[in-house]
Amino acid sequence: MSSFKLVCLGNPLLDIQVDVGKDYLEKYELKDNDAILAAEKHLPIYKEILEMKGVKLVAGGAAQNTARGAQYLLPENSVAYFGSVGKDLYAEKLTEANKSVGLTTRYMYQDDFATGKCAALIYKNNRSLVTDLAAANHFKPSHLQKPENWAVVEDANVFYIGGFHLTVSPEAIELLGKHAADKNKIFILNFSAPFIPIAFKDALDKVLKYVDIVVCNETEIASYGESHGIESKDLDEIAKSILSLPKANTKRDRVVVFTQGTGPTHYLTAQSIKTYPVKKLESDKIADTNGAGDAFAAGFTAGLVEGKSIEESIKIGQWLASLSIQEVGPSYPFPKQTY
Ligand code: 26A
Repeated sequence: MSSFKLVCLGNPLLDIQVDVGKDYLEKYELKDNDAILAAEKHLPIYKEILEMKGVKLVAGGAAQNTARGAQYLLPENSVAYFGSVGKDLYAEKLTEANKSVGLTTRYMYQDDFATGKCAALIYKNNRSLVTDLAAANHFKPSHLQKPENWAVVEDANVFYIGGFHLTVSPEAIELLGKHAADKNKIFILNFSAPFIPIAFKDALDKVLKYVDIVVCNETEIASYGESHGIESKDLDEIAKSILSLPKANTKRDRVVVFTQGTGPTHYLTAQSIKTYPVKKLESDKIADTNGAGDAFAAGFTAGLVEGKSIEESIKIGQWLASLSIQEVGPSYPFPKQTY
C-alpha cells in the first residue's frame, strides 16, 4: 500500500461559477470579495445562476483545491483528501477532477444528502462565494477512525486543514491535531474566510493549540484581530498575538504566513518578520481569482512536504497561485508546469 505524505480535510463542494454584475451581488446583499454560508434568502441563487450565460461547473471546496494543487506538484500518491459528499453526479465530477491530478479521495458518502455546492459569483477580479454545505456538513470523526483511514493518517507527516471545516466537525480537526502533536508532525490550518474567526471563534481557539502553521489572508487575519479584542490594526501585531498562544507540540514553534492579494506575503516567527513581494500578472492574463488563496496554500504545503524551507515554500505558493488565476476556477494548468 502506498503511503500518503499529506492528509487534507475539508468540505468537498462543486463550484457553480458565473460572472455577475454588481446589481446581482446587491440583490442578495453580498460583498464582492467574501465567502459565506448560504442563508435561506440565498437559496434561489443556485437555480438562477445555472440558467445564466457562461455558467461553469468546476471542482471546488477550499481544502480540496489545495489538496489537488499539492498533488499536482508532488510525486504520485502523495496526498489523500477527506470530506463528505452525496451519492450523486456532483460527487462523480469531483472525484473525476481529483483523479485528473492523481489526488486520492477518501470521501464519507451520505445517503440522505446531496453533494455541497458553492455559488462562485465573479465580479471583476473579485469573487463572492455562497456555500450550501449539504452532505459536506455531515462529516464525522468516526470516518477518520475507520482502520483503513486511520492507517493513512498514521502514515502521513503533514496535515492541512481548511478552517472552513470548523463549521462542520471541530472534533475531526482536534482528532488530527492531537495525533500530529503527539507524533511531532506538521499541522497547518488555513483560516479560510473572515467569518471563521468571528462566528466560529470558540472552535478556532480550541484547535489553535495544535496548529504549527497558520495560513490566511489579510482580511482573515484582520477579522481575527477584531474578534479577539486585539487593539492594533497592524496585521503583523495580530500575527504576533497568534504566535504567542499556547501550543500542544512544544517541539515546533508556531509560524504565521499571510497573503495580501498582490501585496507582499508576510512570514512571522517569534524572532522575525519577513516579507515576499508578489509578481503582478498583467490583468488580461487573469481568468479569475477564485481559488488563488487555495493554490498559494497548495504550493506552500507541497514545498513543506518536500522538506523545503518556509521561504522557498512561500515562493512556490506564489508561483502556483499565479498559475491558478490564469485558469477558470480553482484549477491548475495542463500540461503540467513545474516550479
Ligand atoms: C463552509 N464554507 C463556506 C466553505 C466554502 C468553501 N470551501 C469549504 N467550505 N465556501 C467557499 N468554499 C470554496 O472556496 C474555494 C475558493 O477558495 C469554494 O468551493 C471555492 O472553490
